[in-house]
Amino acid sequence: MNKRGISRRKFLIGSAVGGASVLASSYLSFDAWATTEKASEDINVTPTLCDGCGNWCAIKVYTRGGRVWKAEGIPIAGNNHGRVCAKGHALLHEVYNKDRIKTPLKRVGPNKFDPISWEQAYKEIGEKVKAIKEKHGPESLFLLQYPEGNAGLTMRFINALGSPNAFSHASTCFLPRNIGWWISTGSAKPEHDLEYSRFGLFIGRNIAAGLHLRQLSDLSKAKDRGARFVVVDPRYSEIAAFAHDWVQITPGTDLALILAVANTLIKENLYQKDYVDKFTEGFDEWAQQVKEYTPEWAEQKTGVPKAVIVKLAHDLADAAPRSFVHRGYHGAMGTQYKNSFQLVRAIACVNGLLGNFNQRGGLFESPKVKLGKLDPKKHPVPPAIEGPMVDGSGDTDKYPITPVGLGLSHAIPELAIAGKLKAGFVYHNNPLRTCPNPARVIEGYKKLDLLVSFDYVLSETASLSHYILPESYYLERDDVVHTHHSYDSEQISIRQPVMKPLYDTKPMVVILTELAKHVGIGEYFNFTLDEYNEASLAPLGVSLDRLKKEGVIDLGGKWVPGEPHFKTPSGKLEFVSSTLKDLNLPAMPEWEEPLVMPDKNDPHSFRMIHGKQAHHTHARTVNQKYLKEISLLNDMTRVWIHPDRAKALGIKDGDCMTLSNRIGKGRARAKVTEGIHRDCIFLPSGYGVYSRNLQTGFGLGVSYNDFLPTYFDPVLGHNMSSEIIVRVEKTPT
Ligand SMILES: Nc1nc2c(c(=O)[nH]1)N[C@H]1C(S)=C(S)[C@@H](COP(=O)(O)OP(=O)(O)OC[C@H]3O[C@@H](n4cnc5c(=O)[nH]c(N)nc54)[C@H](O)[C@@H]3O)O[C@H]1N2
Ligand SMILES: Nc1nc2c(c(=O)[nH]1)N[C@H]1C(S)=C(S)[C@@H](COP(=O)(O)OP(=O)(O)OC[C@H]3O[C@@H](n4cnc5c(=O)[nH]c(N)nc54)[C@H](O)[C@@H]3O)O[C@H]1N2
Ligand code: SF4
Ligand SMILES: [Mo]
Repeated sequence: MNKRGISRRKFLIGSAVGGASVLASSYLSFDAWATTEKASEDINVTPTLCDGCGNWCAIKVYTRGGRVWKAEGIPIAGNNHGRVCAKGHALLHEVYNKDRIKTPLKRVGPNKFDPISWEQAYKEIGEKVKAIKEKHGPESLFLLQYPEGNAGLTMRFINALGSPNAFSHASTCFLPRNIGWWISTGSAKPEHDLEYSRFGLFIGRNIAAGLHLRQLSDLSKAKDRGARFVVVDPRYSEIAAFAHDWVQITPGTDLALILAVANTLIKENLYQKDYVDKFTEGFDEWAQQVKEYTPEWAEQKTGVPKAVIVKLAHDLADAAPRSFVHRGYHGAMGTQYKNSFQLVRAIACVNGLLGNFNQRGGLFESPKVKLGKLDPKKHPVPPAIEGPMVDGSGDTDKYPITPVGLGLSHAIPELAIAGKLKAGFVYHNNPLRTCPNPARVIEGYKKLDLLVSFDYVLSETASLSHYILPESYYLERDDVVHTHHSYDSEQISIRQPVMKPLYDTKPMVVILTELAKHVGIGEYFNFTLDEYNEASLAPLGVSLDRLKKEGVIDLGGKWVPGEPHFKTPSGKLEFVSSTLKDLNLPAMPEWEEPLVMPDKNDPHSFRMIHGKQAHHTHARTVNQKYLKEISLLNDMTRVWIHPDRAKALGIKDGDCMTLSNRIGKGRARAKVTEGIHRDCIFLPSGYGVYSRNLQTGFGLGVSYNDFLPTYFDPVLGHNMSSEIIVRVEKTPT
């Protein structure tokens, strides 16, 4: 029986008389199949958290006879509300992937690895770290991680070693988005009350492929209730297909569009005046500045007709405060263009004009759960290290508003080449594939005296590491208590094993504890994971047993609409930022050109843009056979090109194209479609695995990083990943 109490069999009979009933009588119902086929085997259900992407959806995983079987979403979980995506299902099977690392490995030659014992690995790494620290100082050590889950513990580890150099994926993902919102509103990542919105504008955000399951379901509910949405994208994306209108824009020019929206809202007196008077700072000054950004001017920059821009402003104003410009993530507002930071600032300010912060249908800050801490008397806390980091993050002379602890991961190779970094730990991250300019990245990482990877397969980075320590797969391990589900309500959740580890692998906390002893910081890891988790839960009055039983617990606190509280220096939304002014940076959002533009006179010259597909995460899921199969069956590795441009180059749908620039060269088949702007090609970002140790995914497709120079945005230092110009030609046959 399913949740509604209808068996699959009854449904078939009831829904299509005749053929279906014949079919139904010859097939078992799904539920009957589930219990009959291996009836003797135990079925166990364990709540845990998916590790397929940064959403950490809460799921219940079923095992049968100890084998992983299927997953269901947990309905109350704030991030997914009971939903699971294709990756969430398929990645269950990765636990059985033949490429998994089964023991600690030591690299003994190019792509040659010896299995070693954990004890040997800890001992040798310990000795090397101590020697490097002694010789080059603790600042020569770094950690690079995808900072979710066990980040508290890994940060403790690197800080205890005395290094401020904790890097994340920020500089290749979200940096301008977070800093732009934080400077403008004091909240780095506001959430959306999508369900109750009435009109929304998505600028380079594709929640239907760069998935957010909760937002997608809320958007669908809002649509059912009559809300309207418009998507601005050079490409006809999945969310554009779902929305009411698609505005095709010249890539890299969204800033002009949004400044012209601001111009219209102000010129036509359509902004929320009371709200602006009460809760914002610097309106008059910015209003003066945006006068020059007329819709006519923006039409020239963006290729979007001025009437469309004015209409967007009107639609936003008509529905305000239940309207929004989405806060973005990676596309357009993330680490894409030289003007992405200005774009985020401008978008935050336009939301200010709409008066939507902390309002129904607008934006809000998630309620924060305050977890407890280990008793410092029993468990010494490593001295805090404030930075700056070796890459200049937090350095007033270099990247003053790029926070310590996020860092610029794509600077690591440069810093290694310069001799400033000597040894690194890479956790749940794969810079050799996900950072720009792989040849340079490899050159840099090769310079390190010691590279230790924590991974479950031999990724590109793990394959180059001196030691690879296999973390147990997420279905086999415990992690720290999580507050990630607090979307609009205070929630805690936990990852726990649904099965015993298949191989000689360990949870990260165990690896860190043992490593800590061997590198001389054992006193900071004198606790078990359960003790750590119990201390986290202590102030909440929730037992660890209960959390493990339920998987997600809603603590009751809810976001409530009301007056906004901005955590900026002025306590208001800052059109004019005193922080930026003090640093001699543009204090108000203003127009800035993208770094590069394709050559209009050269039929071969294109910008390369890129984006997610719903069934892949970054570059790591193409090694999963079912997900790869989806790509192959639907011919999804193709690169999008406009029919007019393709024709001029003699390229037909399905033809092989050669893409090249000074950084790299590669081949891809063409998807000829009007769904892509004339000025650019679109490359799906999930492909290009070049580690031969990932046997399923190896060699399929290309990656945008193969064409991306090593850039550092002048203000924040991010990688400006769409500032790519490539030459496109038909591959000679
Ligand atoms: N399936 C899946 N879901 C994911 C992830 C994943 O890897 N796979 N990763 C998660 C993570 S870490 C992230 S950062 C998010 C990313 O989520 P998004 O930011 O939504 O993802 P992207 O696909 O990078 O970019 C979104 C859109 O920006 C468009 N775009 C490119 N250039 C421009 C431009 O100049 N202007 C405009 N207006 N649009 C432009 C692209 O065509 C694309 O449709 O997704 C998260 N969810
Ligand atoms: N080519 C390409 N580059 C990208 C992107 C892209 O889409 N394509 N997206 C950009 C964005 S938005 C982001 S957020 C960054 C992400 O950058 P990364 O975090 O480097 O990206 P992933 O490909 O998710 O790499 C994660 C690594 O973790 C490993 N891993 C998976 N599960 C586990 C586990 O349970 N334990 C451990 N220890 N390791 C595990 C994987 O094998 C893989 O090596 O990349 C950026 N760069
Ligand atoms: S969106 Fe999909 S892959 Fe990401 S955590 Fe949720 S179920 Fe897993
Ligand atoms: Mo990301």
